[in-house]
Amino acid sequence: MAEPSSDRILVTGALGQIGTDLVEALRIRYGDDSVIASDVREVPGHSLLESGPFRLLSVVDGDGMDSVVREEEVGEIYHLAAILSAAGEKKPELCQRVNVGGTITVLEVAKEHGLRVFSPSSIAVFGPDTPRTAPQVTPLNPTTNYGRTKVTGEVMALNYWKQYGVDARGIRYPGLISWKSPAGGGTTDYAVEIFHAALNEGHYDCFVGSDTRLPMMYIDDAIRATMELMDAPAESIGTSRGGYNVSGMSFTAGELADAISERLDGFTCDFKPDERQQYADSWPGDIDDSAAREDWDWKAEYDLGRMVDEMLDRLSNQS
Ligand code: NAD
Ligand code: AKB
Repeated sequence: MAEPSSDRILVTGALGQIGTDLVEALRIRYGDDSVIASDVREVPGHSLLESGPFRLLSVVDGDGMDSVVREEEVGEIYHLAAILSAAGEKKPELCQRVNVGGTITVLEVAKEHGLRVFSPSSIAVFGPDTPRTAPQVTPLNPTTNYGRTKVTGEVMALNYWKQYGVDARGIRYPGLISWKSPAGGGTTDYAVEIFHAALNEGHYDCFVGSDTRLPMMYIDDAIRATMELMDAPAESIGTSRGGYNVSGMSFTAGELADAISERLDGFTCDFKPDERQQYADSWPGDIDDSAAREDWDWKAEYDLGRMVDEMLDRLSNQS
């Protein structure tokens, strides 16, 4: 395997929910020119298009990715491009092609050029047989197309490390809550949408029931977890490398609505479950993250109250 040609970083799916925050954090740390944002689409006016290099790139285009890696002298890929759970149930073939095919593209290019890879997994790898607090090691029997692609992604990351020495690492992100970018077609999107609706309309129709409990995380914790995992020395990363459990907070949709009502006079929320309820019901309510704590000292900083305060404050002051 070749040595990485440089330390420049390529981020796939960069204009989505996580990429919007992660590219900014990476550019602050490594310099604007060192972080190449890429996506299959351009979003006019997106801040990342102004702040540093951007390449239009589909992750299913292996030759295109190889060219970008060579031309831009990339040493590390943060692979965020994916089709999320709700969108993946509507378009299962696309979900398989982008999530599995795209991860193969990234791992193959990494093998060829000696790159390090961050490739996130999800709590969607769990299924109805998972204990309500999901252990790190447990049978993975997801019922969604998306969840199955994430299990495959974890297995591939582990195999490329074992067979080819590719340093690929991942996190099973919980539902992520952020204010800079909308959530992108997932089941946990309600935990982001509710803030926009609360501030703009004073009311939200929530698409899961009030007693639906899921693991969630504020974006600042998620970005810090990502960077801490990638900073950790290789020898401290164990066999959970394809998808470390990380715990942030756990709350029901009703508890989230109550926390917003306590801070926003007159806010109301109705619960009108749709097809996304069954995806949520197939996932655990909480996460055991002892492996991440032991291997790379993970610890979340945001609980429900702090996250709600921050979201309302940030969105109220957004220009
Ligand atoms: P998102 O949907 O907001 O963004 C994904 C981006 O990928 C989009 O900008 C989209 O244009 C791009 N994309 C789609 N097809 C592509 C292709 N063929 N080539 C290149 N780009 C393509 O997703 P996100 O929330 O930012 O998620 C990023 C990663 O984190 C995904 O792997 C997702 O499974 C994982 N994850 C996210 C969450 C969450 O709550 N946001 C939770 C668990 C795991
Ligand atoms: C989704 O709901 O699909 C994502 C995830 C938990 O992976 N937010």
